[in-house]
Amino acid sequence: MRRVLAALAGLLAAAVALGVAELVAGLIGRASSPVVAVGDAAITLTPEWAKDFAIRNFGENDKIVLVGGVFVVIALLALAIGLVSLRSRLAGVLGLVVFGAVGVLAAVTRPVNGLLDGLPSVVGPLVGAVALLFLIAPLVAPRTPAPATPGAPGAAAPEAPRKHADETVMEQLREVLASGDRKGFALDRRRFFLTSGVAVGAAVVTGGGGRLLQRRFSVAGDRADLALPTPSSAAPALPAGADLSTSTPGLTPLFTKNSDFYRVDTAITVPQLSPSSYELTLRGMFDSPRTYSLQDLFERDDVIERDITLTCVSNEVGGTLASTARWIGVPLKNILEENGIQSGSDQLVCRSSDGMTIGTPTESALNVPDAMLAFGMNGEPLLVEHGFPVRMLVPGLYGYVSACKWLTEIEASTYDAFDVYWTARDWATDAPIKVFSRVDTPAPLGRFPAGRVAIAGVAWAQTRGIASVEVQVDGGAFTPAQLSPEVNSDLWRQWVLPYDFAPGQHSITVRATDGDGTTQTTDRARPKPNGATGLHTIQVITT
Ligand SMILES: Nc1nc2c(c(=O)[nH]1)N[C@H]1C(S)=C(S)[C@@H](COP(=O)(O)O)O[C@H]1N2
Ligand SMILES: [Mo]
Repeated sequence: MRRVLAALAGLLAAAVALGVAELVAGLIGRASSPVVAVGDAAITLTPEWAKDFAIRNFGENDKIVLVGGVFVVIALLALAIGLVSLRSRLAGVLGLVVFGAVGVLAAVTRPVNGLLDGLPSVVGPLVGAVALLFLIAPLVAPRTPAPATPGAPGAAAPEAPRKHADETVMEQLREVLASGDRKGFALDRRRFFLTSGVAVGAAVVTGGGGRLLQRRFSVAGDRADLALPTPSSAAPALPAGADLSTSTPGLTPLFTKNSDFYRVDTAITVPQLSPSSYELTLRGMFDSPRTYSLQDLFERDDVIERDITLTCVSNEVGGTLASTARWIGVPLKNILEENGIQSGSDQLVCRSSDGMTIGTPTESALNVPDAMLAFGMNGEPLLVEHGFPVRMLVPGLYGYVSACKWLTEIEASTYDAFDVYWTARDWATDAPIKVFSRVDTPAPLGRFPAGRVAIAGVAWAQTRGIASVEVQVDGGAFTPAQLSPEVNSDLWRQWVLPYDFAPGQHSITVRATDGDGTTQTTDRARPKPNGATGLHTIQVITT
């Protein structure tokens, strides 16, 4: 029993430590929270195979799983600290100190953090240590002697009853620190549970209060107040019947709702950049580099609006890491040229406020039509998760080499001079999007009545466009599908093929050909290093 309670004491002490740390983080900034900092550090230190595994198995929940993992590790260590404290309180306190040290180390080494960000990991464990001592004390209270039989020989004189009520906190603390680890302690359950109650309360109040305080760093309000400029070059009108999903249930809509837009990044806490103090700095190989405020960008007369599909290199065959939006922004070429970009630069090192570096080929930034610094997404400012207030977009390149979110700096540089985040992790330095197609409906492994059913999905090959999509059922001939009208070559196209299914089991395979005449290869390749290949095949059963 004593051991169970001791383990619980460790857990509660850790909860108090984390709660207090969140409270301090509420005063300093979200990225100083030890859980966030440790999770962030874990992302940076995680080997690529594990990261691939996480993206593959947890997809966009990878960060939830990661933070959950951090909590599980903390909980296990806390249980151990509690148990150890039963034998040596000093060891227990030292355990918490180590805990804090890891937090401090993680917090101060984050690229955008400073020394102050270590504070939550100092204060939290300190208060946690005090909580631990108070929680362990009732488990090792000096034994009150059994009432002596009056007059019996050798009976000890009864000790004065202990009066917890009027003991001051300092007295208790001194007592707790002073008491050695002698055998034969009593278990003061009542006092333990009272202290536990206080600890739970403290953890909830400080943790909850901290999270509330951290909300003041949110820029959701500023974002809502922001009015986007009217583009001088609006997106061309959509052709009639542009979106086939209105008549084909289960088909991906032509434009993705902002809230459904796929998300891939390494940020555990989404960077919160205030639009009023936002600055985009240009540096490196420019003749006259300058800095732009958001206002500077909004007030320009070259604001464009374009429909572009964005894709992730980590997308597997059949995967859903691609989405489409109508973007508003400023042509990247104009910004680069008005600052006198030098011809020797072959890589733009794009930096985000959270220290991410994305390397974009200077060539593409200058020459791909509609490459832009985007600030609008489907008629709204960018969602905070998608890079508010400014991100980069270069049609035809996977997001990890073109789409830096929370963009604060563009350094004109070279591939020789600098290895960005993903290239340092062995992804290709330059990665044009491969032609790709996916079956959306019927659902894989679905069962439905035999007869005529629409097979449908999407296909993309940004900058080259999709020329044709063909569908093969049960190993037969590839049959051309109907395509949605081409909006532009940077947008995916929906495809539909009505098919008469006989009862039984069927396999459906799709392949696309891009505007250059390249057809998807049947060779299966993993996403690493420059994008998956292979045809999407699904199985269905008709009855
Ligand atoms: N700052 C920052 N920008 C980033 C990333 C990131 O981790 N951090 N991930 C990139 C990757 S891999 C992709 S695919 C796109 C995804 O953009 P989205 O989340 O808006 O869909 O953002 C890119 N920009
Ligand atoms: Mo990506």
